Amino acid sequence: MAPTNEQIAELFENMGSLLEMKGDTIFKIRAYQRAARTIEQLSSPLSQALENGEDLTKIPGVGKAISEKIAEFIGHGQVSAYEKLLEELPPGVLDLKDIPGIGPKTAMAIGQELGISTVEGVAEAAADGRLAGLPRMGQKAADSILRHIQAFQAMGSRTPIGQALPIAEEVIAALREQCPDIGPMFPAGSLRRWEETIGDIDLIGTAPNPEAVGDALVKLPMVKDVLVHGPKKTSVVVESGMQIDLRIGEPGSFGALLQYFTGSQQHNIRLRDFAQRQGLSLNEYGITNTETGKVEEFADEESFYARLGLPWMPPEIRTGLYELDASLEERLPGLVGEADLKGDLHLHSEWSDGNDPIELMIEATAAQGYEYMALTDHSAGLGVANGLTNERLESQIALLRSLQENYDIMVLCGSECDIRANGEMDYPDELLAQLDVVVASVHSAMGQDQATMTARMIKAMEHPSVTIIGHLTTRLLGQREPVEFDLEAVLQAARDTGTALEINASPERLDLRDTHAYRARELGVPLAINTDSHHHTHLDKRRFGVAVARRAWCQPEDILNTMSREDFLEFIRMPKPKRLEIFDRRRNGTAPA
Ligand code: DGT
Ligand code: CA
Ligand code: CA
Ligand code: ZN
Repeated sequence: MAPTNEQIAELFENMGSLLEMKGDTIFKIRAYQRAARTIEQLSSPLSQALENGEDLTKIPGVGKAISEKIAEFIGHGQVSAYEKLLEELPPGVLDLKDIPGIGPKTAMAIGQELGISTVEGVAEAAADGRLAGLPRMGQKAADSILRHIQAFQAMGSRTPIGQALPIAEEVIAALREQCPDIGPMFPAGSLRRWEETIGDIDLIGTAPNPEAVGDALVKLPMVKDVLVHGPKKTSVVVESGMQIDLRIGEPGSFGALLQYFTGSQQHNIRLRDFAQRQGLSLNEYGITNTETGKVEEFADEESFYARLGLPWMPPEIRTGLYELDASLEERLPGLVGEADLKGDLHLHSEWSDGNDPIELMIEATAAQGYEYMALTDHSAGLGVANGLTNERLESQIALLRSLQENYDIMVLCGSECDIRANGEMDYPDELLAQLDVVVASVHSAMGQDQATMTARMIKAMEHPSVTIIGHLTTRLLGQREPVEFDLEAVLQAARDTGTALEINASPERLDLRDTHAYRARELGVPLAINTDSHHHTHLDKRRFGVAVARRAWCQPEDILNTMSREDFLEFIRMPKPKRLEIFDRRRNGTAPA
């Protein structure tokens, strides 16, 4: 199989690090790092772009040399320049530089001077004093590295956003309780951009007495280690192992501070280039006129961007890829928000593997302010998840129809029906035809090869009763890899058959992921943001799904369940490919790009 964009990005990230270890020019190192970050964010596979004969140098950050290496990697499965670098350097150095607090240069010194090639080896050397003996190291730096390693091992690199965001919210609430006079305070960095995994939490705020806030942070009960406690910045590690960086700034320059630490780094780099051409330079304190040296301060982000002649850009799209051009061409999208959702189409009750009675799920969904919902318990499938037999599904349909009169919210009869290994549905056609909404999902035979899985998914989408494909790739963040399938073929089939794809908002899944949803939107595939709630308290997880949609540049009309009840009912009652007319009508009658 051709290397994925992620694998290509990793290769270039490693190239940059190896060159840095060798002491190559900063220009070359940055070029590789920039290419890596760009490629990671692309929505369609490079292997396919290459096959279509597209000019890869049109991608920002990809020049001739890098595009040749991409072609070599895709064509031969390896890149000779990279293999050569690996041979030249001590083994294991690439793993060492991933330890927080150890850069490529230090990793190189550890490999060469101490002959160490593992993280555990570094921890040992830090503990017995050998690390401190290295040039430019010292006991303090070695101790700090040891603490970093311990934190790193405890958390295993990045944290899924579903865990990180509640931690940030809890810490902000605790700080506000300790220091009630704190002004605005936000998570910045990857958290504010709603990345699916979070390296560390960056909190940015203002307060009349900044030092009191730092003092409060280090004393919070959930803090187990203090890395930095200074006047400008305080860094701590909380019980879960996550690092939190806190910075308190002046209210008058808060806009620049928040903008800088929201990133992404790539967005900031592109913005800085853009500003430079106007004779301006950017930093976390404001905007400086490079000629006069005069610094302007900005209380909010809007005025910061306005000074550069730009509109405010939602953090979710600050990837440094497309948002600057779109701003200049005045085609920034009005992104979908939580308030736009009018229904949830994937909900479980205690009838299958959900926790709560149907009535509780209906009440909780109605409390979200929704106009409609679909109850979608599992099919009997492999006998797991307490799936419903044909008979139980029939009695559930009857029950739901009779319950309707008690509620204003429209309760649609649905199922999360297994897609069997051969692409057939787990219920007979006549039964499926009685349902209002069918979410079809893969829950078994996930190891199928790419061609088989692709055919299986397409067969499911061709079924006239299948409304939505649930959690398309079946991945679980940090636990289960996505299934292998031909993304482009599947997205195209979704459009051709008039089948919607789910953005499963459950933060363990986030499936479709942002880049896949971005491509689906481009192809005009209806997207449904569903929580897949198994408990009545899970409904507010929709915010994670909305964030994925926003990172995919979705406007309300790209999302199926922002439709009014009337429009949605018209949509599901229309035979399948034709129902796209209703979807397209909302998108201003414009055909997809
Ligand atoms: P993470 O923590 O790995 O999930 O990702 P971020 O984006 O939160 O990165 P982090 O915590 O290292 O830094 C927060 C933001 O601060 C980042 O998005 C942009 C800004 N920033 C940090 N270091 C630099 C830098 O060297 N140059 C520029 N331009 N911006 C930086
Ligand atoms: Ca961060
Ligand atoms: Ca940080
Ligand atoms: Zn489900």
